[in-house]
Amino acid sequence: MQRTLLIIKPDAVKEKVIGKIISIVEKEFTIRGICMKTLTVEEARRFYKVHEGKEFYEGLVQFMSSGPSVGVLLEGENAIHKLRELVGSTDPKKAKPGTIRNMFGTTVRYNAVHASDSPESARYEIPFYFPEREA
Ligand code: 3AN
Repeated sequence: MQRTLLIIKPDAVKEKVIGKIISIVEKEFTIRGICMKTLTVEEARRFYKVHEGKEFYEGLVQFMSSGPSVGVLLEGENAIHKLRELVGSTDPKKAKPGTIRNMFGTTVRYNAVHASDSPESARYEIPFYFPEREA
């Protein structure tokens, strides 16, 4: 069994599609936790530190700390890869029909959700929303 983190980003929370997104992932995974929080600017910087220095980094940090987001801790067989498939391409316009970003994303920045891309990323990312859990 593998754990991974889905984040329903501030754009999707504003659009009021939290429930729709959760009901999609709930069919495929076991939900182990749900936590709504507004990341501080400092947390958003640390969360996306691999992108530090890229031209989109500051805008991404501002966006991710602009309002509430929802961390969803998911568990399942091969969960990291399966969730990435279900989330779709970074650019919603390129994301396949049936993927979450195709349905709810609008632009590369406002792409509705984040999903951990490796076991290392999941271990790093889960504590931002679930500090008391063992990743
Ligand atoms: P993914 O979330 O699909 O793994 P990454 O890790 O390449 O994508 O990028 C992290 C986040 O940074 C994306 N989810 C997106 O919100 C943002 N991002 C990536 N590339 C751009 C870009 N060219 N312009 C604006 N935002 C971007």
